[in-house]
Amino acid sequence: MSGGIVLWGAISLRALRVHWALHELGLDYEFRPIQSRTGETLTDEYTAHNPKQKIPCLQDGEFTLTESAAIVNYLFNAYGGAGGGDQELFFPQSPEDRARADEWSYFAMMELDAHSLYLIRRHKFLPEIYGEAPVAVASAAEYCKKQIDAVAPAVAAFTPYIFGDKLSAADILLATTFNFAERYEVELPEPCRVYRDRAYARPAFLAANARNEDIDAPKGA
Ligand SMILES: N[C@@H](CCC(=O)N[C@@H](CS)C(=O)NCC(=O)O)C(=O)O
Repeated sequence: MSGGIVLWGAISLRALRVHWALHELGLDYEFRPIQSRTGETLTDEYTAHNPKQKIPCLQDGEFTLTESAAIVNYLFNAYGGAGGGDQELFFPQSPEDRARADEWSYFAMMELDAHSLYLIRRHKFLPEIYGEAPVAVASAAEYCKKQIDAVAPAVAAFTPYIFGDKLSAADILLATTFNFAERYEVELPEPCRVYRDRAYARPAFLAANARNEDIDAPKGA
């Protein structure tokens, strides 16, 4: 392919992050609704794009990128901000704002998503693939709850997003990861629930969520 944006990945929290960024930025894209664990990520064609055989994967012309956080940040950096940006979105510019965005993004992706939630997902909800590990699951859930509780006062001070009334890429990562936690039975403190609910009520989120779930969309060439 030589032009345009293509997003591979449906019915996936991590693909949803990318759908959401694309909708917030008002970008048109081709959607390849492949799902994990259906065999669709194992084809030669897809493996050539993402040897990790996971979703999501983004193609932008000749540029191919995996990792949901990297893709969301790439889209915001490539298509927002530079020209003044969308009034509804925030693009960190100062070293302090960029560092703050990194702090929330790494927290969401590392402390919550990778360290605890994906462990719960694999060993509690997909035991037939990854095996049962009840002690590790209980410990991960406790760890996740402790981390979320620790940031709840800071989330309560958001106005209402990390950088005020405009949504940033870091908000997309944080809100989706809070939702991931709740889905895997980690109770959200009130401020985190309110923050997630507000972000999830945005028209761009609702449109992105519908597209992420549209598995009947053509799978493309
Ligand atoms: N760190 C990656 C994780 C990607 C990932 O694990 N995706 C899941 C779907 S949400 C997947 O493709 N799982 C299939 C598998 O593990 O085989 C990201 O954030 O993009």
